[in-house]
Amino acid sequence: MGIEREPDGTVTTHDLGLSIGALAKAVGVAVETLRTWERRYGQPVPHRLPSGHRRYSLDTVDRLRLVTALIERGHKPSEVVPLDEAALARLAGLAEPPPESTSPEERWFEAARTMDEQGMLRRLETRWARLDIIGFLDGFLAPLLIETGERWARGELTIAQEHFASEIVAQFLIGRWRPMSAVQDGPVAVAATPSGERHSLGLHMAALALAAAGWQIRFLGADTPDDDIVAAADATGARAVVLGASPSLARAQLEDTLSRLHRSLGERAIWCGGTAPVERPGISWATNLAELYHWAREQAAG
Ligand code: B12
Repeated sequence: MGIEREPDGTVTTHDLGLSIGALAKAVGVAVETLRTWERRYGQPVPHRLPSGHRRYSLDTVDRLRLVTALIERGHKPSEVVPLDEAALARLAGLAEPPPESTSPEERWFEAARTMDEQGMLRRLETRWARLDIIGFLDGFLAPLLIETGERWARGELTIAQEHFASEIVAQFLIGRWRPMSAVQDGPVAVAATPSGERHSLGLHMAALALAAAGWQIRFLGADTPDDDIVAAADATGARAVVLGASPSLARAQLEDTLSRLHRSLGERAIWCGGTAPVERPGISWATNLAELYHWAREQAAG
């Protein structure tokens, strides 16, 4: 930047600013692109030196960096080059959201009531970004789902709203654990719920804890017969089988399933999770995901 000083030390302002070459370099675009944008969209606006050379303010760099980021995200130059900085920041999602007075949980339920899909995803994203994995799963998401059940039982949420919320949570969790699992070469875990058990969100949470600990997940999902769980563990060379069981699954059936899996799965670790534990030899039961996560990390490292 050409800052010139008079012999007495004062700065002459006529030469302040960036040349077009310096601006192009700072923003990472070609000089010719900047000239084209100015010709087509009237931006960026330089001031001219007496020599006719362009000079740009430093603010222009920040503005054009937003422009190029948005173009990389798929916007056309004609949509973004003419915008001022505030409009660009809004488009880039950098603008501060308006202050909200209610708790994150209440905002989640409000979004569930109005079936505001984006609003619900945003609440999850925000918590996900701020909490560690166990804080998110055990501390935030599980209580939120339990409260969902209570509100449904009190008639404050309809079945449709509860189903809608559960689907959003499932999609969110899958969107986190599947890409992690796909790029890993750690031990394999098969994940399933036993026959008759349709509650699968705890299992998705377990899958996320495992994937975050470096494991690969083979997700069979809800309502899987015992023999098929065993066959999948054999076929994938799984080191562990993880199961989810809610209190609605009949205890006698669950005990039977766990005994059969223990007999058939040999040395493989078997974890079962849920709020109503059943004791069976060879089964590690967890009522939270912290335990599974810490065990899984040790296993993946060893
Ligand atoms: C969403 C939901 C459903 C959805 C499930 C959708 C899905 N894709 O999962 C649907 C609509 C299918 C459903 C159906 C039913 N549901 Co329902 N459901 C719920 C609800 C609201 C949330 C469940 C949930 O995901 N909780 C979140 C989990 C993750 O919480 P959590 O178990 O506390 O999880 C922690 C630990 O248990 C552990 N953990 C959990 N899983 C695992 C796994 C592993 C490997 C490990 C290590 C740890 C672990 O870590 C977690 C985090 O800390 C609950 C309410 C509640 N209180 O949970 C009712 C609830 C479980 N359902 C209930 C009932 C009765 C039913 C139905 C019988 C209703 C009906 N009449 O049709 C059916 C049964 C369907 C079936 N055959 O399985 C009752 C069960 C009560 C009981 N004692 O029997 C509850 C408690 C609601 C209530 N208050 O009455 N349900």
